[in-house]
Amino acid sequence: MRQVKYKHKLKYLTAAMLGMSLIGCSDSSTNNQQQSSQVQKRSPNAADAKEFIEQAQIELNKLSQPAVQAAWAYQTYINQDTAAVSAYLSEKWTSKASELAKRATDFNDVEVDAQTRRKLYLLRNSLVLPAPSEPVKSERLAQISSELEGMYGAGKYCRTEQDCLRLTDMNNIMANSRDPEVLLDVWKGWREVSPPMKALYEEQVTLANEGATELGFKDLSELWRNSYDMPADEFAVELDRLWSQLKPFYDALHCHVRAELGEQYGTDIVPQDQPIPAHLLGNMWAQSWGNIYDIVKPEEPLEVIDVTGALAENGYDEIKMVKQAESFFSSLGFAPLPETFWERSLFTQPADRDVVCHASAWNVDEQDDLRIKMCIQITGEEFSVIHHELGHNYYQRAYKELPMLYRGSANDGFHEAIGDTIALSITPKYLQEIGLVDSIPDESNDIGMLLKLALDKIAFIPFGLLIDQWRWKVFSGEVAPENYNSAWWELREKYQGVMAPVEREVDAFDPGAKYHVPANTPYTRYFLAHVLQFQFHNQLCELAENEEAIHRCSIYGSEKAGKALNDMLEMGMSQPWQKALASLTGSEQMDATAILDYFAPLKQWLDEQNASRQCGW
Ligand code: X8Z
Ligand code: ZN
Repeated sequence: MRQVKYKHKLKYLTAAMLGMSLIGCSDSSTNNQQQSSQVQKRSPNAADAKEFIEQAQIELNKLSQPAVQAAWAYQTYINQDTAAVSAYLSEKWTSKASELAKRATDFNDVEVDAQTRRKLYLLRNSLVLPAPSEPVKSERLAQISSELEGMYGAGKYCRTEQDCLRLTDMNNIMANSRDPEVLLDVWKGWREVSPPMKALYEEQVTLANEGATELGFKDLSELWRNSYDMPADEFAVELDRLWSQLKPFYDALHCHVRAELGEQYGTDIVPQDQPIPAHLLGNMWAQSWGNIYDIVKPEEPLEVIDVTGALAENGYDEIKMVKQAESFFSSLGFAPLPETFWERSLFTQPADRDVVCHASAWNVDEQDDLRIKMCIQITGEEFSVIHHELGHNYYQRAYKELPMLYRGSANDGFHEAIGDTIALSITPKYLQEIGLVDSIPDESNDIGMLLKLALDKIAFIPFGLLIDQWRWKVFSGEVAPENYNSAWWELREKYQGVMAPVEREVDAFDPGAKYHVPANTPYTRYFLAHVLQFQFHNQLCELAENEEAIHRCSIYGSEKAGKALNDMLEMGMSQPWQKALASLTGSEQMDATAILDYFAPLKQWLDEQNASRQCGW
């Protein structure tokens, strides 16, 4: 086990951070009126806008690094002091960024060059939780945010005073236990962490909504949907379009899985005309189901590689897993990770303190101080997550030379899609090439492999959609605090066909038991990523001159594919995402055809299995 050191910076999504002081522009409209009676104030012009952006970026740079460093310290060592310092520095940054975002609107009617216009747009949309201008409120918002993240990170379920489980332990039980009572106990146990979050969350929503309205948005929901180079409401329609492409496939998978779970646990536990109870799907949140492959696999014996077993047999530890993932990127022509990555990352869960185990990738100085923070388990699932995280790091490094406001992914789904795209290339052929397995199962086994992957990728899709459907309703006030939990389960049932396994208590706040809610990380990005990664994979496989079925394609070793990928990464946010997408794939549209085509043979198989079943819920 490796001792981890820490000492630097922030999360991958830093393009959204600014700070800055300003020049030139007026502070507020009331000031304007006072001043206009004394000095005739000239209206801002294009040169003012450019100067404003330049200064903004300088200020942002100044404030963001200490905030990121403190956030790293906090998340890798949760205690009252790191919480306080992190909240303090994050508030400094957020309040400045909010102020600048507001000032950006002073240039709405000024004719400026395209680059300046884009930077003004990015500046205005950059915050996930904009702060109200009143300092007391801004400070409170920062405190709440830090506290919620800490509550999640330090969360435990104690069956007795001596017998406490951490989330990592509980995740392992959810993946491996086949005892419905144990699963239910752990499922309920983890959800005891979140009722105390509810009042704080409610307060956070009120404060951030105030910040959003100060920026000229209806509410925080509109701000969150406004960062996709199209009007906020059109983006919601885009999501509906993609979901309608994917729903028939999801329904077929759901039907098969429910039937097999009924066989495993009995139809009194898994009624065949209702949503699936959420504790039986091999994952704490029922978000990806690959861990129950053994329950739902085809009857005929198919050979499907067990990556978890192969890692164990070959003596892989956490570091070796990361090194192996790095070497995939190297084979595409990416430069190795810096020495500091190995010195400063957190790879294993420390025994002596609380940390935020949820995996993340950081670029602490926005240059070369790349790190991941992850409590790695030695499993195939986590091997993929490592590739996911490194995808963030390579993206961060690719756009580091761009002006600060362009340092980010084309849209947030792109950031989430890169490492996953690479992980799609962890095929049997690749595993054989790196010596993890001896032989490759022939094509007659492919349905097994496709089913295993679909349990992760297709099953995830409605989950990826519904988290923000819930949040948007919460932010807009459509869902009031007394309905937070019931609205959550309505969406879980509607989109996923998954239900709470037991009646929820009145104070339950189940959304809080999912990391991204207390951590305030938008979630639609993962839905988009699940669509995009298959579009990317298609194109990269073509460049790699793949001649096999697309699910057997690995781009390992293709510098040509690597170069095309890197070219897109280097664009950062400098252009609308549609242009970045087209630069790689030739198309400006996100489109689920690629993922549907990838799994097409499985759809046929599922339809055969379901022929005499009553599907739906
Ligand atoms: O949060 C993550 C990554 C870090 S950005 C590990 N993911 C989502 C989740 O765990 O809920 C990746 C897939 C979905
Ligand atoms: Zn990610």
